[in-house]
Amino acid sequence: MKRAFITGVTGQDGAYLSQLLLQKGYEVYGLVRRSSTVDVNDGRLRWLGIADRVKLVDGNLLDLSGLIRTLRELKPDEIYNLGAQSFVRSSWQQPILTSNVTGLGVVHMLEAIRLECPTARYYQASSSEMFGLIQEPRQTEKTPFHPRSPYGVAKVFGHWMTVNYRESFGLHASNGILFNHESPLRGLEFVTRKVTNAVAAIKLGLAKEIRLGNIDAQRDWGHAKDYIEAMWLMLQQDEPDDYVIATGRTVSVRDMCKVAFAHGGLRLDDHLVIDPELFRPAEVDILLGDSSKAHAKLNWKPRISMEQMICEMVDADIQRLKENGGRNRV
Ligand code: NDP
Ligand code: GDR
Repeated sequence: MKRAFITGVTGQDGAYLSQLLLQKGYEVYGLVRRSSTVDVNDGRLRWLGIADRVKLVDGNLLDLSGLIRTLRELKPDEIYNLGAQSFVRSSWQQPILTSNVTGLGVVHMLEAIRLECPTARYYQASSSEMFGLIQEPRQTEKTPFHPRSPYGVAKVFGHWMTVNYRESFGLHASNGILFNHESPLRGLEFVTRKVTNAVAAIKLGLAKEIRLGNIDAQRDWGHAKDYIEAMWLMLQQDEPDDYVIATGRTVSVRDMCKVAFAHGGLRLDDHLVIDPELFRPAEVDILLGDSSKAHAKLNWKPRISMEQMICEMVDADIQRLKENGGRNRV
C-alpha cells in the first residue's frame, strides 16, 4: 500500500486529492493546523464522506522541526504540498505571513524531504498567478513570470526552489502550474463560490444583492476534480517535471456570473453592486493557459466545463443553505 502525505488537506484540493488517493488504495496522511476550537477543521473531508479515513497529523508549514519529525515517522512515498495562504487579496493585508507560509513553507518541505525521505516524490502547488502581468497571450511552462501580488511572488519563490532542489539534489520534485479551479468545496471568499453562494441565498430569499470588484477580469476556470488528477499523474512519471494545467478557455467574471444567475432563474443586473473597495492594488487582468505538454506527456485533459461546474456549485449551495438553516459552513 502506498502512503501519501498531504499538506493543505483541509482545503479544497486537499479534500478531493484525499478522495482520489483513497480510491486508488493509498494510505492518506494530512497535515492540520492546531486551532483553539474543539472541532477539527475537516468539514470538506466530511462533505466527501472520507473524514474517518484520512489520518490527520498536527503541524504547520512554518514549523520545520515538526515537518522533519513527521516525515521521519511516516516515510511517505508521495508528498503533495498544497498548504498555503492562498487568497490573493489577503496577501496584501498579510504579505509577511504569505511569504512565510506560501514561499518559505516550500523550502521547509523540501529540506525535510532531503533529510528524511529523499526518494519520496514531491508535488508543489504552483500557480497561474505567477504569470500575473502576462508576457504571452497563452501561458505555457516557458512563459516568463511577472507576479502581481505578494501571493504570486511567494509562489514564484516556491516554484524555483522546487526546480532548484530537483536540479541540485536529484529530488523527484514537480511543479503543477495550475490555473484557477473551483468546485462546491471552494472557499467562500473566492469569486466563483461567492457568486454561487449569493445566487443560492438570493433565490431562497436570504439576500438581495452581491457586491463584487473587478468583473472585467478574465480567468481560465476548470474543476478541482479534474485538476487533482493531474497532480497525481505528475508523480507517476519516471522523471519529475513542471506542467501547466488549464482548460485553454478564458471567461470574464461578468460572464461567469451570468451563468450562475441564469441557472438560479435570476438576472445579474437586478442584484449586482460594484464595490470599489473590492478592487485589488494590482490586478491580473487575464489568464489563459496552454496545457499541451500535460496532454502529450500525462494524457491529461479537463472533462468538466465552466458552465457545468458553476451550475453544480449553485445547486450545492442551494442544498446546503436549505439544510443548514441559511448558513453555509463548508
Ligand atoms: P485552500 O485555501 O482551500 O486550502 C489551503 C490549505 O492550506 C488549507 O488546508 C489550510 O489549512 C492550509 N494552510 C494554510 N496555512 C497553513 C500553514 N501555515 N501550515 C499548514 N497548512 C496551512 O486552497 P486550495 O485547495 O484551493 O489550493 C491548494 C493549493 O494550490 C494552494 O497552495 C494554492 O495556493 C494552490 N493553487 C490553487 C489554485 C486554485 O485555483 N484553487 C490554483 C493554483 C494554485 P486551514 O484549513 O487550517 O486554513
Ligand atoms: P484569484 O481568485 O485571485 O484568481 O486566485 P479569486 O476568485 O479571488 O479572483 C478572481 C478574479 O475575480 C475578481 N473579483 C473578485 N474576487 C473575489 N475573490 N471577490 C470579489 O468580490 C471579486 N470581484 C471581482 C478578482 O479581482 C480576480 O481578478 C485564485 C486562488 O485560488 C489562488 O490561490 C490561485 O493561485 C489562483 O486562483 C490561480
